[in-house]
Amino acid sequence: MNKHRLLLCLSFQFLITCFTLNIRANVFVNQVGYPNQARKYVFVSQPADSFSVFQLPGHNEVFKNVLHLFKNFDPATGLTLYRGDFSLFTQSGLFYIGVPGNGVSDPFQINDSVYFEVFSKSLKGLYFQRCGMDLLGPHAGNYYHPRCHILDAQFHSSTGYVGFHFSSGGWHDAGDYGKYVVNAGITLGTLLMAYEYFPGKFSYDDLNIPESGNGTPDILDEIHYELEWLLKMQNSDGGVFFKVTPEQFAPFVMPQNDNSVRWVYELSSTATANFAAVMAHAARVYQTFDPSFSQACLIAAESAWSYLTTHPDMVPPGGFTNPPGTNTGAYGDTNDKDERLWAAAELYITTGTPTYHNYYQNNYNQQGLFDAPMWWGNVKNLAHFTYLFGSQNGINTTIQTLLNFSLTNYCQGLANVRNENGFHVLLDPGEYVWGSNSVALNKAIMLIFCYEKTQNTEYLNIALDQLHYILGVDAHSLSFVTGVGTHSPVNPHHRPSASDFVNDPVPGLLAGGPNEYLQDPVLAANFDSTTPPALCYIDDQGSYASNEIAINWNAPLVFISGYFNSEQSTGLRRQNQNFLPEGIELYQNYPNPFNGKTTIPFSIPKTGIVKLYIFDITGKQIFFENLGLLSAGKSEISWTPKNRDGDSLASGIYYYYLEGQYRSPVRKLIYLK
Ligand SMILES: [Ca+2]
Ligand SMILES: [Ca+2]
Ligand SMILES: [Ca+2]
Repeated sequence: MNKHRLLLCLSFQFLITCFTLNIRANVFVNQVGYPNQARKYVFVSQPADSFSVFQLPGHNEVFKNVLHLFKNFDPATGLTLYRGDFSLFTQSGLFYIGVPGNGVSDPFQINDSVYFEVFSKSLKGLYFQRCGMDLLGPHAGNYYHPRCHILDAQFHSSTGYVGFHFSSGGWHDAGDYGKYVVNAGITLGTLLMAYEYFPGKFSYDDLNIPESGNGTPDILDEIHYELEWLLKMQNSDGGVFFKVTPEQFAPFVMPQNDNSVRWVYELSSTATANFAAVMAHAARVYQTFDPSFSQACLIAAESAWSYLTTHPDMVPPGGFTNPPGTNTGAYGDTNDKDERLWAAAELYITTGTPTYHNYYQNNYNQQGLFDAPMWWGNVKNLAHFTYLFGSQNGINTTIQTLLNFSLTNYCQGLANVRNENGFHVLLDPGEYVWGSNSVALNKAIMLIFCYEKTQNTEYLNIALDQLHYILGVDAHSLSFVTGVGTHSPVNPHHRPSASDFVNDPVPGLLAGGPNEYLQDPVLAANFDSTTPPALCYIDDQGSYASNEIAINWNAPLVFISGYFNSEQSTGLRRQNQNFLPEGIELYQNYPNPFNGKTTIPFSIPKTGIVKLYIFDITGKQIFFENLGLLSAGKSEISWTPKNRDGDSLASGIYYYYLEGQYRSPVRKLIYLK
């Protein structure tokens, strides 16, 4: 990695300063890259007028464009940001961006399977979390280790049971070695949605896990490993135990060397309802691959539901809390209505049984429809997605319409504020919470579902912006995914990475990200309330509140990177030429070809300021005009070819587009003198 940086540095000797750290602080790109037809922006934090795209190897300039002031003091970062657009550059290859006076960006790829690496690594990241089995060299490479935690686990006295409860297997939850049902719930729900709705994108059977090549998509094999553990967490009365952990977090040792005594904790209604939802969902998804497993999941789900109906109030009262002497994760949640709603929705869509349908219909609006991203403490969105996209006898199409309206309304709200934040990230100050990276990615999932309903590509563009943020278009110029991109976390709060004697951390794991609430001692020692929210991140093993990894953060990364990985089966292909933002209808100029002047007709959806941009075939902007405030509806502008200085132009092909609230598609005009 450093070698590469040195190369770029040497090639830019014409710049007065050679740049080390401040290179990457100034020019922000997705360090992985961009699909060919995607909207592409570079952000720059120092004043500059233009930027250029250079190809590697060779360092040839292949595209040039202007930079505009985009954000004068971005509140989340404290930065003033300039933005440049290279959407028109669609050539495949390896590139970097140079900005006079600012240095160069990290290198990035442009191609249509550019996200395969982050998708496959992030799914494989879950494999590396596997507990209770040998991680062998052929799959684990340098990160191999023998099986761990094979003695899971003893009943904690707070359960009222004594003795051993067989609960080996599953994934370690995060940087610790605990296993928590509630967090497994949203993780599995997210991954099951990815496969159920987009099987064509998630059907790889060659991701180098032990089950690769067995004819079942590897994502389903990986999910299966966690489901097998989850099934063991169910009690004979249908209730589900909350977690398996020691009383205190284990020391930073390899998992096979963790000799902590591990306990099974109390039955819980949030755990039971999460379990019922996931098992009912799995029963649908595994039906074709493994009918008997599917049947076992359904029986377990219905048994869990039966426990919930005999325990209509929170179990334990007020929600699970750690008993005295235990300090591992509590996943505190005082409301299990959303988990119950999710269970009902999945059971209904899987079985069609009126009991479950009635529960959903009677309760679907108790906590509102779509008004926030999902997280482990509130999973109502997962209930709503299943109902919205499900089909079943008797499904209430009025509710589906309401859900569709609510989702569109919420996502339009996100679209309206896309330009409010410096890097197009959907995190306002205040939202840089513990695990903020997953907040952005879960919003991206909502946008993808909204796109699937509306076919409005702007939602897709904004969803992809969130992946750009995760992979380098952020104030830290960091890919937050270990082992992905040129600069990524090297000291995650992750016990195996800290104790395996391998320099590089276990790859494919998403760090939690900036946390403005400074909820660990390292954050508190390095930042304070005057630090801009997005800067409250540190690549330090001790910063569990900003640099831990977790299965429920990896799951939306698997979803988003997998969705955008496969161009063949995404909206990128279906909408190919329309991938650039919608909103403004731009029509062909007339006459065309022309001599003298031409007229460009267009239509805008609502009143607003509209600007005209014209480029030559090298991508150089040669004309710009602010058309001012225009009323909604059809308009046209007449254009006489001239450049920004008023000089006439050469004959040839030019491109034009309009920018209002969103950008129009690009059209081509031909000028013949
Ligand atoms: Ca497989
Ligand atoms: Ca809840
Ligand atoms: Ca290590």
